[in-house]
Amino acid sequence: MLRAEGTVVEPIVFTSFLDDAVDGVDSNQDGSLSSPSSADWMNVNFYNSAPSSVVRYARVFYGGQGVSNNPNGWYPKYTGAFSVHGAHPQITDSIFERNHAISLYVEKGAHPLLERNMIKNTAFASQASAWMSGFGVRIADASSTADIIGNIFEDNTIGISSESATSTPLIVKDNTFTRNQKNAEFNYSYGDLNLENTNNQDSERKGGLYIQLVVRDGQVKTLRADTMPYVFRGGITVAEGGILTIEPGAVIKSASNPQASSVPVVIRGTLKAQGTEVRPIIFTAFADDSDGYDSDGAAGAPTSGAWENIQFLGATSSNSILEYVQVRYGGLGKNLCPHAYLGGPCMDYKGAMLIQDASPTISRATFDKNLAIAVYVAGDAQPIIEYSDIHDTKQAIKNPTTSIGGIGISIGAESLPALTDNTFTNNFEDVVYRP
Ligand SMILES: [Ca+2]
Ligand SMILES: [Ca+2]
Repeated sequence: MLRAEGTVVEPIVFTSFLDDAVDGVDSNQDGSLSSPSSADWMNVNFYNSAPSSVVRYARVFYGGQGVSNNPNGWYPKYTGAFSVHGAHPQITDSIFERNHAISLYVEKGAHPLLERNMIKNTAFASQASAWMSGFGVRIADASSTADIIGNIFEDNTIGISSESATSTPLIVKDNTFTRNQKNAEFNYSYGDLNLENTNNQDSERKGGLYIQLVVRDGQVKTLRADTMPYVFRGGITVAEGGILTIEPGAVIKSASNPQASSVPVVIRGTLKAQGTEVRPIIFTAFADDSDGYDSDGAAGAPTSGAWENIQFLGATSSNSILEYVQVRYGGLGKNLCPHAYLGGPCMDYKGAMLIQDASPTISRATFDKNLAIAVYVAGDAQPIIEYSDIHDTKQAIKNPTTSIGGIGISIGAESLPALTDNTFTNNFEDVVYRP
C-alpha cells in the first residue's frame, strides 16, 4: 500500500532526474545542459488490491518509459507512468504531464478511482502503433474498469481509451476534454456495453465519444445521453434477442469506417429509442454540427447520404419502437456496377430507414435531408409509421442518365404499413408503392 498524500501547497512530485525546474535543484549537476523529456523514468506500479493505495495532490512528470522484452532491440510495451494491475488505488487531485505514450494504464481486473486529476500532454511515442500512443487513460482489457470522475484531459492524442467490459460499470462522468485529438473511445466490439456516462464535455465543443457497440442475444443494454455526442464508425448492431435502449437526448453521429465505406445501424433484436419533444434522439452525419459540437473538426456542411441507414431486419425486430427520433443525412446508396464500362454507376438506395420483413413502430419521428428515399419498406412488413414529419428528401443519381427520389416512403408490393397522420414537405414524391 502506498500513501502519497500531498497538499495543494506541498504536492508530492514524481519526476525526472533531469528536471531542475520543479524544485530549483540541479540534481544531475550539469546546470542546464540537459533537460527532461517524457520517458526519462519508468513508472509507479500498483499491485495490491487491499488495502487500497491513496495518491492525492501528486505531480507525475516525464514517466512512462516502457519495457522491451524483445532481445533483438527496443520494441517497447508502454504501461503508463502510473500502472494499475488488478488494484484499486484512489488517485485524486493530481497532475499528470508529459508522460510517455500512456499516463495511466489499467489492466488485469483493476478498478481505480481517478478523480479531479489533470491529465495532459501525454507524449506521442513514435515506436508505438499510432493507435496505442498519447493516451491519458488506457484501460487495456475487458476485465478492468474505473471510476473516472471530474478529471481534465488536455492535449492528449486520446483522453480515455477503453476495452473495459466488466459486470461493474465503467463510470465516466463530469470530465472535461480540451484539444485532445479524440476525447474518448469505448470499444465494445467483443465485450459487453457497461458504460455509465454523463455530463462529459469538450471545452471547445469538438469531437465526441467514439464507441463500438454490439448487443448480443439475451443482453439488455442502455446507451446513455451525454453532453457530448457519440461518434459511431462501426455502426450499431443489435442481434436477435438483444435489447438496446437509447436515452432521450442522445446524439449519434455516423462516420464512415476507414475499413468500410459505410456501416449501417442493424437491428435484428429490439431497439427502444424513445425521445421526448424537447429531448429527441438524433441519428445524423459526422459533419452535422447542429447539436453545437463540431465533431469532425471541419467547417463543411453535411451532405445527404453521408451515412447509410437504420435497418430493421426480420420479425425479431418488430418490438422496436422509435418516438421523437430524428434521422438526418442518411440514405447512402450502394453502387451495384461500379465500372463505367458496365454502364455504371447503377445506384441502389434502401432508405435512411430500411424496414425489411419487420414491423416496428415509428411515431413522431422526423426525417430530414435524407438521400433518395427516407423510409424503405420491403417484404412481409407491417410497420406503424405515424405522426411523423418527412421532409426534404433529396434526389439522387440512379445511373448515368436517370435520377431517383427524393421519395418519402417507398412501399414494396408485399408490405402493408399503417400510415397515420404523417406530414410530407419538399419531397419529389411523398409515398410510392413499388410493383
Ligand atoms: Ca540539470
Ligand atoms: Ca463540422
